[in-house]
Amino acid sequence: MADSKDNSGCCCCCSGGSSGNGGQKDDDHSPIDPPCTRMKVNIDSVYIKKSECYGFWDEPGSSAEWKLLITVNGQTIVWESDGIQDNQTYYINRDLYVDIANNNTNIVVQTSGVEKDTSSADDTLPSGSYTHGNADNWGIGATRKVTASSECFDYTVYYTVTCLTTGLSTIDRPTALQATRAWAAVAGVNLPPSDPEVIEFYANRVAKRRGLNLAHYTPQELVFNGAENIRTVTTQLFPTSAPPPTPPPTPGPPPQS
Ligand SMILES: [Ca+2]
Ligand SMILES: [Ca+2]
Repeated sequence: MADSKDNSGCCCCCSGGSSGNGGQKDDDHSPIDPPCTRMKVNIDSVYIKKSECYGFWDEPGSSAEWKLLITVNGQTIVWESDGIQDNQTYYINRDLYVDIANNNTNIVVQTSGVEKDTSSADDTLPSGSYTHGNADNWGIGATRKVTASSECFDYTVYYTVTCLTTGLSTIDRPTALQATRAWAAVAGVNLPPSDPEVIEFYANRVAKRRGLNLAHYTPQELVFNGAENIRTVTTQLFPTSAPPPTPPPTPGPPPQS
């Protein structure tokens, strides 16, 4: 059981002008936090399509002896099994844990290994690799895979990435207001008139549906807690390429009696 780091009440208080570590600043002044700070990578299984080249001059028999290494950010699982045959799935079900320090931290899944032989040197299994990061939300959710093949070997390792500890992400308040109003105009949704009500709509009706909870806000910005980045979600839900909003119809004068 891995120890879980609670992030309640913690966090990242890089106040303002930190020491510029060379990275480009995003479009706002807020700390750029990854939406998930600790991931679990479950190595689910390996499908072995081709386990060896069998024959008189090759591997004797019809099964092979595999030693597969699956490395995630420097941590390695060693999976060994004899009697490996073609077109079979073998379950691994082992977990590795990755801390995501910032939005530039990647999850790198690498595979390699050997097919063991006794009368000659081991055969090298082909190696594979896949990198997840901010661009694909670190691969959270769907089943992912790394495939590798060579003349005598062909395999696919399946794994899933889940978020264990959500993080904070920030959007500036005018952007949230503008995006929501622009969307509502296009979608024909009547928003409440005041800014605080629009923000409440944005937080409770939109962000919450994506598992993002408003942690706190200031007159300048809104800070959400969840496994996705609020700016990415906003861009997806309120694309900037939407046609310009049409002004809402002005209500007519009250009927006179
Ligand atoms: Ca062999
Ligand atoms: Ca062998």
